Amino acid sequence: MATTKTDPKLPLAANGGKKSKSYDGLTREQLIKAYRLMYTSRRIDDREILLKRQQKIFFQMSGAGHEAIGVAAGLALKPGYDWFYPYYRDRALCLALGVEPYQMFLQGVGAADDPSSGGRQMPSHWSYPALHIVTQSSPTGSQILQGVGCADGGRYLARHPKSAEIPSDSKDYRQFKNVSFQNDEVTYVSLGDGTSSEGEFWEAMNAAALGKLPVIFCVEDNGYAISVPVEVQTAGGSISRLVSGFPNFHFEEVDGTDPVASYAAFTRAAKYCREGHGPAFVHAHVIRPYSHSLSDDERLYRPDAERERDAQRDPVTRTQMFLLREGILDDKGINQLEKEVEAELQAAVDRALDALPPAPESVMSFLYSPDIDVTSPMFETQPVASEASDGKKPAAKTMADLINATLRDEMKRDERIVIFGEDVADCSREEYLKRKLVKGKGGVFKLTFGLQCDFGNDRVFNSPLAEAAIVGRATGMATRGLKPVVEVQFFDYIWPAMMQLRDELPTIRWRSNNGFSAPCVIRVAIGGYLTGGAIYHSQCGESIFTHIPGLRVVYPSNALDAAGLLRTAIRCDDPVLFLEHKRLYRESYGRAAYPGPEYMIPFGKAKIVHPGTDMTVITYGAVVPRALQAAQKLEREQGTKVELIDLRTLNPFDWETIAASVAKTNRVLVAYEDTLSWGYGAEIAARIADQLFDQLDAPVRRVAAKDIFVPYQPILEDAVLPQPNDLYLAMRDLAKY
Ligand SMILES: Cc1ncc(C[n+]2csc(CCOP(=O)(O)OP(=O)(O)O)c2C)c(N)n1
Ligand SMILES: [Mg+2]
Repeated sequence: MATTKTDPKLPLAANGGKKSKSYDGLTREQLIKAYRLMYTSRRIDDREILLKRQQKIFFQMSGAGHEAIGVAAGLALKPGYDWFYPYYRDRALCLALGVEPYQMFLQGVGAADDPSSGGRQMPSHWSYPALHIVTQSSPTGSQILQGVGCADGGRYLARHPKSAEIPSDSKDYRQFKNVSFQNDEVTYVSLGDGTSSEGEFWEAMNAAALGKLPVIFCVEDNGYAISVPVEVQTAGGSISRLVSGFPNFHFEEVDGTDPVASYAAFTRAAKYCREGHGPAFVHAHVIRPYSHSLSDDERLYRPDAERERDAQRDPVTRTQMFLLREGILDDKGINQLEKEVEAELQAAVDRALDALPPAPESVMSFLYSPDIDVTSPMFETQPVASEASDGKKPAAKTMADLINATLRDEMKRDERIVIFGEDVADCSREEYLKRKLVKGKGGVFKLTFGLQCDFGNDRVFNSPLAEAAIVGRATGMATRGLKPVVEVQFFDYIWPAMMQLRDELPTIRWRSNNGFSAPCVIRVAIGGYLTGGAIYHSQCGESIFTHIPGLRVVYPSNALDAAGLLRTAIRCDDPVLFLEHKRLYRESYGRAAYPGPEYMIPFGKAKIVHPGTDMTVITYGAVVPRALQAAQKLEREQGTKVELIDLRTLNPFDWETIAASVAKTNRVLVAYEDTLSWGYGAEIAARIADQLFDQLDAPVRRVAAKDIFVPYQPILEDAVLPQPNDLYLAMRDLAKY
């Protein structure tokens, strides 16, 4: 661990004019380049502000005051080699990495040709695949864990170079995921001082320190988060002081308005990371001369004197003065440079204002992979019965067994798969396994049992207890081309990851206009009927996730479907939330022999569990066996033939099968385990009422949980969750209508 503090004063003109002089590794030419980039950055902001006032663009975020640290980082790191997770003030960084001013103006006007997002995202939300600038969102700090995952991914690829290859017979996501890595690559991730208050920042710092990952965290501290000053934001007022206890880090605290000192800090930080010692933390003190954004007027909370003090440190004027003092450029040279920049920007603005907007119908493209259709027949294969050595039928296995077997076979087939989460490893203290002192755990439900032993702890490992970190890191790794299959231990604890699951993972492909994608699988144990699970181990809530465009949601009801759907989830090119019902893990209902290493089921294809002509019952998950029991009873008692449909996947869902069944039966019951109101079945019921109204002989009915939490005492739990008898009564009632 090392800490370096640099003098906030700019270097003095000790021997100005000496052509060979180097400034902490920067040549005179590089300093002129740095000034040109800084000046360009500032003038783009000024031009954008003008364009916004003229209503020619729709939003503006400035990078003013952050130019020196950005340019320094851009010169110290390598575009297209290192990886970048910048934030909205990093205009100068992006320019230094090679983004053109014209491309920035295209963002402002929201042009079809805007390379960042094709008009989908605000300006200053950078995304340039060739430069490795990874698509940025707006939530403060949600990029940080992904940056850590990106570094994780790079290191994994360096250790498993064969995994980067695309097998010639590959018919999965790998065909469309070109992977590149460098053995000494670095991931840059930046944030503001206010953002360091976000929990995800601390999860990311912990993960990077634990893994000694080559990540440079850059906190661009301008003293404010909109109107909130740093001493109210950060205990003690210094983020450097708070993070100083993290092990394995190299620390820098620098005047981020000084390009020379900032470059030196970044060079040291990058060297430390490239040499594999661990992550680095650069705390850059910068200024924010233009208020937070155009919607903010800082004069409301900052007196003139304070603002004037900041202005003394303006990086653009200070660098200009420095060049003059050092004799690197004279007045004429500065004037000429500035004129050239103005002319370049004028031409760029003119071109951008002429650029075409995107076509309205293009808005739906790239929500999902344009290359692999999860509903297609390529995912339709037949089960292959394994040979039983003694000639007997192969044993029927539980859902837990088949998920475990599927994970094992897929890991054998695809070295890009990594598994992590809480308790998923067999034993983190590997020597206990090697010395055969312990058998290993492999998940609280044992679904990943034996996988670490088979594939090593590079590929199967325990994460810290931090759900946002599990999903955020998986997203970063998947962006690099790996296939993380991670576990969230209980659905009830998925919420810390909600920012990642709602605002990040499912949006990456769409918001970058197919520039980036992050196909990965999030396995989650869900549901009740546990007798004793209570409120925090039994909840459902799938409709919250089916409400998110861009996220596939799968919910199998039996062992065979779980195996086939999990394989599709792994091989497809979209992010998948794979919901596994805890009660079904070891149920005797729905056991099956392992269907072989190629068995897949396409998404969006329901299964008719029980054919019938009198009524359609649409359900999924643990309600399937309960509804089947009820339907069989009804048929026994009064001959009513229920057609029972198991949806199997909730996004996409199989409308065709529903519509064909309703056309035949004219009566529908939608049943689900989640709370009744606003639940998944509400959407199905609404759509049937809307599109199949003419075919109905009765109202669309629903059976679901009461609008309350799942309680502990089994008598209470039974009262809340839909029971076979509730389903039976609803079916009987509907048959009579
Ligand atoms: C999660 C989240 N909360 C709130 C906001 C609204 N917001 C945007 S920027 C910002 C302040 C950020 O301050 P800081 O991290 O210091 O960065 P700076 O803008 O000062 O560079 C806030 C509160 C947001 N975008 N995301
Ligand atoms: Mg700030």
